Amino acid sequence: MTKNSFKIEGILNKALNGVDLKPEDIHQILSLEDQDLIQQVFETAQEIRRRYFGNELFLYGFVYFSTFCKNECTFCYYRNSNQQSPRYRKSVEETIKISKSLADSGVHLIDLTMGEDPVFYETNNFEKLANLVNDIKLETELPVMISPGLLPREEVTNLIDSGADFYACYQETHNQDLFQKLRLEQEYKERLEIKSFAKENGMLIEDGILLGVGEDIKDRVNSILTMKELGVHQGRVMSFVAQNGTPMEEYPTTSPSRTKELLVIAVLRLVLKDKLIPASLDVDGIKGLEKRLMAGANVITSIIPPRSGLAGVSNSTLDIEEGHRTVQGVKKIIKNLDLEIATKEEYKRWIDKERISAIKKDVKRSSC
Ligand code: SAM
Ligand code: MD0
Ligand code: SF4
Repeated sequence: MTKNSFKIEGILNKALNGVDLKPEDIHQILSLEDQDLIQQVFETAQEIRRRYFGNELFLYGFVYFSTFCKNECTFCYYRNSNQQSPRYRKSVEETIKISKSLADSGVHLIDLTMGEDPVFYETNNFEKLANLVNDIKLETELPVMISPGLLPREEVTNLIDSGADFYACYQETHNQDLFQKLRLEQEYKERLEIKSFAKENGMLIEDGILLGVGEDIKDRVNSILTMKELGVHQGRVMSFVAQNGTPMEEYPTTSPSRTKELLVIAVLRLVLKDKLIPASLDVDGIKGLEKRLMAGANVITSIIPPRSGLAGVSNSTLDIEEGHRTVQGVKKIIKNLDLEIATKEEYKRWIDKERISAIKKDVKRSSC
């Protein structure tokens, strides 16, 4: 056994025994190049997933109902000034119809996503969004995630009252200088604090990072630990996909290999343990699913029905019209993997459990 493999084994045993990993432990894992050691990391991540989730996976339907955005995030295809991206705004009726078809197909949650659409943001009129959440909950009887961008606090409260369960709002990086180069109009702190606010008020929250946008390994370690500290219920990583018509169109000249993303997924599992970790179909489509699951992910996101006219984010069309990004498409992949799709009740139970444990922590804090 080499010195390095001895060290990695020690770190993985710590994770298996529930000991918190130190920044230097995470750094070691994220720096791995040796395929056998990387495989050991993936197996440990699978073992930890098994402890908390058995062999069950959750599936999220992705409804990008408005691609209009007032912002100019440098990495994003849908930044305001990009003339090349598909722009549409789905009607309420159509959004409900698509969500119902996703629910019927077997997803566990509907992710209602939009750009920071001026229709809402410039008039500060989010009532329509709250009504939409309400309608989708009633019609699908599923939990709803909202991914609407950086909302004003009172709107987060209104959306909670309308029944929104999950608030997704990704920092992309937790290096503040880099953040400012990516999300031009937004304040790092404000974007981070809105998630804490949503959580304190009873919502589940998701944060996430992009890989290959100029961060180094130290930044990745910092992101993973910041997400842990924030107490996310779901933590994601996605490799950056360069978008035509954006300032990062030709960035980077050398992008990190997908193995780096898989290692971050695995470390997220070692660190966040019983929380949700997505395998997004948005980066490499259906062909990238198996590896992400084998790295320890337990939620398949970005399921999009064909012929719905909906786009993806980092890959606006990949595998959508072919019907690969569907529950049926996913089933074909997981049937050989000793994994299965959870029931809707199991997902709801998970959400309820997280909510109850948040309330208990709150009561304990206020009685101290
Ligand atoms: N407008 C809302 C916002 O920015 O929070 C919701 C959109 S959210 C679904 C867009 C997310 O997709 C980003 O936070 C980022 O993580 C991911 N994304 C966007 N452009 C990407 C790209 N070029 N490559 C990979 N992921 C990307
Ligand atoms: C995904 N394209 O799941 C979606 C998106 C937004 N909450 C999620 C990034 O990959
Ligand atoms: Fe708009 Fe979101 Fe894209 Fe930024 S990431 S430009 S806020 S859609």
